[in-house]
Amino acid sequence: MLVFFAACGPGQICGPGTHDADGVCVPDAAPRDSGSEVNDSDDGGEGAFDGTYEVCADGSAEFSSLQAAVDAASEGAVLDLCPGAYDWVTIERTGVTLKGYGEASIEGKTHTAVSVDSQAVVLDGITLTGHAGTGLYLLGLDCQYANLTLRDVRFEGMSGESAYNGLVANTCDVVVDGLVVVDNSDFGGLTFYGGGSLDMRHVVIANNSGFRFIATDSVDAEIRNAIVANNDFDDSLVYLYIGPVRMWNVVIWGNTEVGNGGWALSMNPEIEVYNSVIARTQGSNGYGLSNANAASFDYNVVWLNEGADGTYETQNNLDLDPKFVDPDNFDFTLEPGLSPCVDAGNPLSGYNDLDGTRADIGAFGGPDGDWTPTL
Ligand SMILES: [Ca+2]
Repeated sequence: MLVFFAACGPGQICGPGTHDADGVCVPDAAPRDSGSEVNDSDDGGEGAFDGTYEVCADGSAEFSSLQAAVDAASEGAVLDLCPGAYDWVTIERTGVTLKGYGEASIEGKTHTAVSVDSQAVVLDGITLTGHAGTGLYLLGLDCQYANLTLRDVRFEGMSGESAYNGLVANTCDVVVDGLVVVDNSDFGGLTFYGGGSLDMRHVVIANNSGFRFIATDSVDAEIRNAIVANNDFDDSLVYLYIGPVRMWNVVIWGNTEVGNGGWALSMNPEIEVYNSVIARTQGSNGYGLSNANAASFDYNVVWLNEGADGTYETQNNLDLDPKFVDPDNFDFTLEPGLSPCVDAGNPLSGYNDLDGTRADIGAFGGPDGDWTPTL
């Protein structure tokens, strides 16, 4: 890594540091960190320089253009993004991490905000926003045949035409830990298809219009500890189609069907859903679930969906108010002593809560139940 510094001269890349009078790069003592709670998932500091490039939209670092920094990055590089808004970027470098500090956002404008093709890419603490789908096929994030990791990523304030999408992953291996999708309009949603895998937890999808989540074409998906609330949708909101897909501890609550009829949750064979809540779907044609050909659906709450709850085998499912503390204010924790969801989840030990007890139904049960949703 020191070889990198030795080659660094005036006007050249200098990582998180500055050039001295002789043009030799002097690295900063520690990675820059705004201390923001919002977009910061600092792992405690990387220690010695590990191939970090600094990008600041205001011109105060080596790079102001995110695309230029990505194109210059060596394999395994980390690009630290100062707070600010950056233009759309295409990533054709492998092992690249984009790490945002403070409010770092990438705006698609007239392009897909982030395109990842056949590479391994990490987005950490980044907001994707602002594409306007004026007749073009535009996405927030387009993943093609790549390995993609999203940590503490937000999709916010996107608008487009309803056929377009926030995220499309075609034959990608995707890991998500911390994703907030809020306040997007005519959005499309999240689409995973063409095989590959999805390992997703700690997700909030709220207050979007035209939203759909779809996993299809044999995507090997595990989805848990998520809240999908207060979105408008048509047809199917969460569509798990051609698995294997396993979903548990997910709350689907208060979404409104605005088209000709649809389901908050649609399932086909090879789908397993446990410890989840499908409730308060709004609209006279807004149904709770479509459970075609008997997916494995058990230990869930299906309650008060306006059109109808939908057909499912009773088994250990409950048709009861889950007794969340304050769902109108996005508090989906369980009311102690009142909620029927406590210890009512799948009794297999792999689903147990962190305290070792049988799984609770809802977004905070199970081994990944320790998280704090934010809007
Ligand atoms: Ca429990």
